[in-house]
Amino acid sequence: MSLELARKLYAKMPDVFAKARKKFGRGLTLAEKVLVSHADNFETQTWERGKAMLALRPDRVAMQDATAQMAMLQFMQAGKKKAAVPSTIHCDHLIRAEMGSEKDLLRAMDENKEVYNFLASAAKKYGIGFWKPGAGIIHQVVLENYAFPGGLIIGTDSHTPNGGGLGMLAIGVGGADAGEVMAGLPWEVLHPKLIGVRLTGKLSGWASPKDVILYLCGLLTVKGGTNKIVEYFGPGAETISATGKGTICNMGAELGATTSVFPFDQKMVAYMNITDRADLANLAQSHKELLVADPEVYQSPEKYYDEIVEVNLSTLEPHVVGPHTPDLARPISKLAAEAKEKGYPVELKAALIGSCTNSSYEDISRSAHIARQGLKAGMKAKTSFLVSPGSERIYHTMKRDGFLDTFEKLGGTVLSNSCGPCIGQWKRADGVKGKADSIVSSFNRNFPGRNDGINETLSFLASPEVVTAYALSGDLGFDPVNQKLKGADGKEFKLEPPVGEELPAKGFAKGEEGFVAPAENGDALTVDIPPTSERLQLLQPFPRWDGKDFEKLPLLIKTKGKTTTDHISPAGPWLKFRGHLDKISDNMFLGANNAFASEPGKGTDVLTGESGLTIAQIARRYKAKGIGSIVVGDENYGEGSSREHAAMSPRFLNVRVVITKSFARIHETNLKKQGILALTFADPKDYEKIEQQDRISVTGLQSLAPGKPVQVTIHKTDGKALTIQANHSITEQQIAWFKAGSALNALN
Ligand code: MIC
Ligand code: SF4
Repeated sequence: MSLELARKLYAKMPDVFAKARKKFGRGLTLAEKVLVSHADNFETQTWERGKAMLALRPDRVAMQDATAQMAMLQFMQAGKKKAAVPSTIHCDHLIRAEMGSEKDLLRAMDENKEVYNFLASAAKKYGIGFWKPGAGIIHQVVLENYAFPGGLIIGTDSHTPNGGGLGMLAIGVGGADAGEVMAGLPWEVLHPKLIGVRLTGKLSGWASPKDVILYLCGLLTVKGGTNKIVEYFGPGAETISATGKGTICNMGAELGATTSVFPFDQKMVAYMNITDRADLANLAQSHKELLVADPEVYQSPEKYYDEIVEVNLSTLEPHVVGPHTPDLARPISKLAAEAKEKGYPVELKAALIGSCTNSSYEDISRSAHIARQGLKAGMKAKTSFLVSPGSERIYHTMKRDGFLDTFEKLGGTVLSNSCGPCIGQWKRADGVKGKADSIVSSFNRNFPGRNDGINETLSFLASPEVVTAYALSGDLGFDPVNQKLKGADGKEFKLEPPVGEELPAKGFAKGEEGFVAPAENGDALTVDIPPTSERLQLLQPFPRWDGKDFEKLPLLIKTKGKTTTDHISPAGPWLKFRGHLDKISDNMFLGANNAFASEPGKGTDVLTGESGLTIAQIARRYKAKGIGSIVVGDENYGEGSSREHAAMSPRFLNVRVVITKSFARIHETNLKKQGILALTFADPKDYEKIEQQDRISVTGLQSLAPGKPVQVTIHKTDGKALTIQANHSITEQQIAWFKAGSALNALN
């Protein structure tokens, strides 16, 4: 699988590195090594961090079922016979969690039949590997099978960086990017700046790899990593397991980082060995100097990274983040006081462990150790307690080693190997809309409404072992490090700090792997899309730009505060329409706070004055009249997921321009790919000047050019107009996308 890719890559690395050292006049960091060795053309490429657009050749593409539908529909429009690079599809997001693994899986097979058939048939035809529902969550399956040190993979999911745990640059992208790379084009990304994180000391007691990233989320915030790669190093790095590194890199997505990566080490060797890739481990071992930064980088990191952060693992306390955002962090010992002060409900309703972020053997064995202590004291979970294994291997190993039994004895339910509650595929039995209560999970996101569809729910994130301790106490104010629990006999006892094993001593148990290889030659095969499908719809190209400026567009919505892709294009029940652009567009902005409406997702048709309409209803009315509209957004607009529906629905419903204070990386690219003008206020204070009834013009578009600000005129109802400046990061090539109506149109 990856062995051949790695062999070829390692063979060419020394030569490119020598050229790069010469060109840059210095040694290379690990991230730079991976970037330069994947340049489409090293010689002609300009290398300027934060400025240059890099054209890269990824080794692989991975897609999950909720985003693969659009990725494949777009790829099919390119008219190619076969994916140009090794690619895989993973069925993980569409399985609803309700009754436990077996029943949920059977139901999913039935209710998603059309989508699975479409993806399976397209995969088979176009030479793409297909991982069946139940095989596992994309990032875990990629880590177990495809990730390799020094490689570059793109994935249509924002947590693709999980692969950084095996020393690869693994980057989340929108489906259009994946489609283009599979069509044989290079992949473009802004040359990221570099954050160096130096780890010293060693984790102990309750502190786990999750706490490293929870702490960093608090320190760097959700936009602190935007257009940056986080590169870890230092003596502490070698003490963290490969899967623990995966957790840290995975959740680097919550910093907005392009990706995160760890240097090659013996923990990676151990993980590759136990996942049946000893040959790959040996190969990497014999090229290890290629797979870490040059020695001078580690000697004076401040000369090589744009920013440096130091974390001493020995003194790191377990952390909890939330509610509503992953950067509201504090050590667990401070949470009780804060909950009291801020009025967070302390009675916990659910504790959820696992997911793509945290379901390694280490995570599960440490959690089971906590659960066993509770059982010994005669306790049961005081909350609903759900476990989402990351893959078939994890599931069968957990079962063989008795962990499942332990969790079930505690009252837990083991769900299928899929995203489930993490992406709102969860019917929370006790959830009541409009009522705020608290839940805690070992997932990576906690935006409002994400898990249970209830915007009021306060969702907190912590390590799986801490979440298991919370399941025992049922109390958000509980601090397992310093406080005691009461056993069934009324006696108080203190939990011993979690102890687990990094890797299973008996190796991984295996179930059905769930992999389907593609056809050798798929030319004669057809792709399965029933013409009357409610779930799938072939794409129609978006119209080309008519060459005219945008004059006096109505404001569709001005979002206030956090506007994640979960706000713009909610998941949960809407996931089933991910292959049907028209239908899914009804969810557009349903979770967003409109500056001019009291209820999220609602607004006013400014042409008729009718209020209380959904944003999609308003946009459809404007569209029917042939009118485009404009969206105004706040900071870090489009934070979170890679789902390009958050860009395609607005485009489909005639949004022409999105102006914000700032954008998250993947979403900004997604907007550009779909032919929407993505602008930022030159003066963020201008955001305040936009009022509901304004008509907004964006002019001078014929001379749209990289680096040149655009004029925006705000026409007020009293006839006055004010002109402001907007910036953009549009390149020459992206101007062509805008003109053609989308990147895909520009291809054909
Ligand atoms: C997520 O964690 O938000 C998702 C669901 O995995 C998304 C992808 C999607 O919306 O399909 C992501 O992270 O990109
Ligand atoms: Fe799935 Fe959640 Fe991971 Fe996204 S973050 S891939 S929804 S488990």
